[in-house]
Amino acid sequence: MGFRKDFMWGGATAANQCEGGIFEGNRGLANVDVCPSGPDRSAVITGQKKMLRMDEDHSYPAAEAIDMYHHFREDIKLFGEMGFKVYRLSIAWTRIFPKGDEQEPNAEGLQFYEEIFKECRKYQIQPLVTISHFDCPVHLIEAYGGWRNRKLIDFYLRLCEVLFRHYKDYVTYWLTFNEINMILHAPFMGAGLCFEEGEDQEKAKYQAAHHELVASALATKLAHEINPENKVGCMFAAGSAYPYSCKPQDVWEALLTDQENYFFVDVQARGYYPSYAVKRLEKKGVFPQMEPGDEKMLQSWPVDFISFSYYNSRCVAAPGGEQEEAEGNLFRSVKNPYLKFSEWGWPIDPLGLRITLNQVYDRYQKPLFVVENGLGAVDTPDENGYVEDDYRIDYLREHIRAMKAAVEEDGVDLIGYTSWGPIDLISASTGEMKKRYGFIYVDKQEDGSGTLRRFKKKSFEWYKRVIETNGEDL
Ligand code: BGP
Repeated sequence: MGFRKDFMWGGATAANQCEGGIFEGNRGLANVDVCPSGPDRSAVITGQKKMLRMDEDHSYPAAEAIDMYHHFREDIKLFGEMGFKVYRLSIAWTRIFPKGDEQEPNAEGLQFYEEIFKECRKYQIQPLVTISHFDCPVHLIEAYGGWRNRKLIDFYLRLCEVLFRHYKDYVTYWLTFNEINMILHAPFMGAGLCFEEGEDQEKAKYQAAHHELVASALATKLAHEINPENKVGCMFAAGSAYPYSCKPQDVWEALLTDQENYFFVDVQARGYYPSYAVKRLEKKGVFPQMEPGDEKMLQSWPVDFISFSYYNSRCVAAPGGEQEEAEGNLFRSVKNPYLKFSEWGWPIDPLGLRITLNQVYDRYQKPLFVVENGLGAVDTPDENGYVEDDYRIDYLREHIRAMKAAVEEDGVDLIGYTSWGPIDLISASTGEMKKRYGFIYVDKQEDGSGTLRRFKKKSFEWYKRVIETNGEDL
């Protein structure tokens, strides 16, 4: 009973939120580098404001982040100390191909990740690599228009091929795109889209989505050809939509929300556009242009497993209601009166994770991997840098309990869990540093000051014990 013996416990990060060093190692500039902190961020990440250069009027949190570029040995050692079995990280595309459309990869970038994988091996940590975590070279946006252009498929596959070949001895678990459904909510981060005046934005988003879906299938094919041991997963931002009430219109609205979300996984896991999507996209005139062979490709190369992030459930009401809006991972929803909320207004709903696990497993019957989950909170260290983060422990404990119930009582096939940001890093939605998720505190402050020193929080020892006991001692 309990979690399987080889359950993969660990933590997850993304290159742009922790590495920094964006001008080092011949790295090129990426979309995520030019997302400023402050009031313009939201307009930039949603593609409503075009800012493809760094300027002096803004600050760019990805530039230094927590400087993992120079601290990775120390950080991975700490992950090893916690007993991580797996470390989910992403590759910065522009370290490997600085502009994105070169023929030859950048040796320094390849070397950097090889060092990381070697370091992981020292502690028997298996890497789980996200090939693109909200990551697109600025040059591919300026010269090609980002993922709305089909040429991006070739550039992405060139990246994949280099990674699959070069890291064949180190990596077998891959994710093609982080939170692929985020294209619909943060299209600049998800697909490098900056919208033109008067452009049909829905159309551009679904065209970009189609290109990423085809690229994902082709990457799965390539991964298996290069190494039959490879396992490729999709990754989406999950969180079931609850109807605000049992009023059929609310229930209908919740169903629509879930379908919009599952659309991506339906294609990646089942291998075809679901009928609801075909009808609705056609009706809105935004059905993407496909090429002969695309459907065959999607059908032939479904993913091996399904991964997702889970922070919260969503609550949905029919349009025109008076309900209060809720925050939460860039999705619009209304406030669920039965839940508590984080300091950033995100609902806290551990049972929702069990519900989501059941729904996803019922729908696809493939192994599942929770690759992000956690509580973003303000931490206040004492004079020794120690944080008593019982609130974080409580959040994680309840979510792990919910996973356990899904495994033990519902028979869900769950292969691993990587909590988000095991070491503090910058926030994707807000660019803030003060929103922390880690077991490890980083002395980097909101104004950019700080020694960058690392300190273990109370949750560090707690998570270590969780892993040691395979989730029995919570
Ligand atoms: C997901 C992203 C992550 C991460 C997380 C937490 O959407 O995949 O990159 O940042 O959300 O969100 P935030 O950083 O906005 O708190």
